[in-house]
Amino acid sequence: MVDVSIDSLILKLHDVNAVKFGEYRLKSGLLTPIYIDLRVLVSHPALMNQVSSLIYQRVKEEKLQFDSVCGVPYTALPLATIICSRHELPMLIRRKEAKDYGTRKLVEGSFHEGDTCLIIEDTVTSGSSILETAEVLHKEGLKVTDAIVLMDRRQGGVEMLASRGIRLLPIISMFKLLDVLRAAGRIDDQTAQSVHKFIQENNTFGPKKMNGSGGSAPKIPCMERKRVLSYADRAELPRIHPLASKLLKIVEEKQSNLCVSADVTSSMELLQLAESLGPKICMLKTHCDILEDFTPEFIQKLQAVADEHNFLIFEDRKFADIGNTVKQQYEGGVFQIASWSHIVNAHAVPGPGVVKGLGAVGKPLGRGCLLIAQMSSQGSLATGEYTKAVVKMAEEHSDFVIGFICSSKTIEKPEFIHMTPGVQIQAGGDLLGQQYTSPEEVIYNKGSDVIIVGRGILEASDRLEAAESYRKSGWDAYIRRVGHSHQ
Ligand code: S5P
Repeated sequence: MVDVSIDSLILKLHDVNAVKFGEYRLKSGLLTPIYIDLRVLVSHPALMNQVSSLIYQRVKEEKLQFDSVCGVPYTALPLATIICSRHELPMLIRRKEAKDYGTRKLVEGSFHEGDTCLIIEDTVTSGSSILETAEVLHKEGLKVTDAIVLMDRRQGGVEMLASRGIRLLPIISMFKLLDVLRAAGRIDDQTAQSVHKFIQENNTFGPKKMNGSGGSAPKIPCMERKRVLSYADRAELPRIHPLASKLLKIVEEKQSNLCVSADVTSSMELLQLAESLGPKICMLKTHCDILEDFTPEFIQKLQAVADEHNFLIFEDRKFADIGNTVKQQYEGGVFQIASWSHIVNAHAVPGPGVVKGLGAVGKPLGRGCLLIAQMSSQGSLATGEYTKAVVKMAEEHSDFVIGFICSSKTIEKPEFIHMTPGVQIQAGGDLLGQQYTSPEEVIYNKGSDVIIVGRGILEASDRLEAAESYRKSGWDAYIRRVGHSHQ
């Protein structure tokens, strides 16, 4: 329901030229292939109303608590006015310059010290306009904890504001915008790809890129103290494995660090799961040997769904034999895993031969491997010195090993991906030793990158709704982690 109206809004924004494609020069001098100018909205009252309704709907969905609303001048001012008038909410106006007579106030309206003010904005690139408004409000003794933006260009604004204690809630992301316009035939694949590339190469939050295309944001002083890199920054690291980079880009783009463990026994059910949960996940994990009806045709269909919804496939085969045997198990047999699974995993128990054997098959195909450094099950022997030895083995084979299955971050090298199973929002476990930790704990406290969730989603009465709630918990926890590391 919400998505439908967002799709139609995107098309209308394109109709009225609020979104333009071509070559435009930004204030910073940088050339951009997409230009978003929502100032034209005021000439389209029906659109103004639709946008205001969507913003207010978000306020309700998130159950936001605040005492007043402030629109960032100027484009968001009329939007804030409509929302406040319709719903009888107190509004504040931030002046751009203090008037030179009378009270010299920078904020107009009545408020008390300690009040919370919700900020509304039309477009965010770096987040600096919201930050400026928040700082003016802070000086007057107001608190700002949340901001809602109609259009997030996905260039680091969410992360930058999180680092300043402000949660940014976007209604439309740049990637959603591109998807809808492309599906409607408004732009071609090439245009969509060039905008994708521009966005990914011009993240304004984090280390500046060597090629000088580091973005247009004013420098945020605390950036220098950065400890946790964003997914987007890690994707660009010089020594990162291409598959790890691809995964991190997907995570960033879909705002999802959720891998669903599709532990079902029918290929039809697995395909249905992949199709319906595809938009919510960065990866789908399979156990192909529990399927009762595995066929090569099923695999072709699964690959098509993975392409359509842009997620990676991870066959959780847990290889654990001598090099020569795992090589054959990976490449041949009924399953021919290497031909379709982007990622596989292995136990380090046999020694480095297991990685070499798998690598002989997987490396030429561009595949990647995760080593099992820790396990979620009770009494697991993969702890302490064993875990350390696994990490060392990964470092020595980083041309094929892209990361770990683990319960918490095992190494401070941002090129490696940490993926954690045994995740449920409810605490507990099962009768066979599985132990669960929450997405928040795994991503925020344990420093992992991806949550792997099976029954938490599979056993829910509404799997799509459950997947969305895991996606959101995992992503919010990441935003908090990136944010706190900058304070
Ligand atoms: O330590 C581990 C490693 C893995 S890959 N613990 C796990 O549970 N797994 C896998 O994650 C397990 O094989 C299953 O497919 C999934 C967890 O499923 P859930 O239903 O308990 O979420």
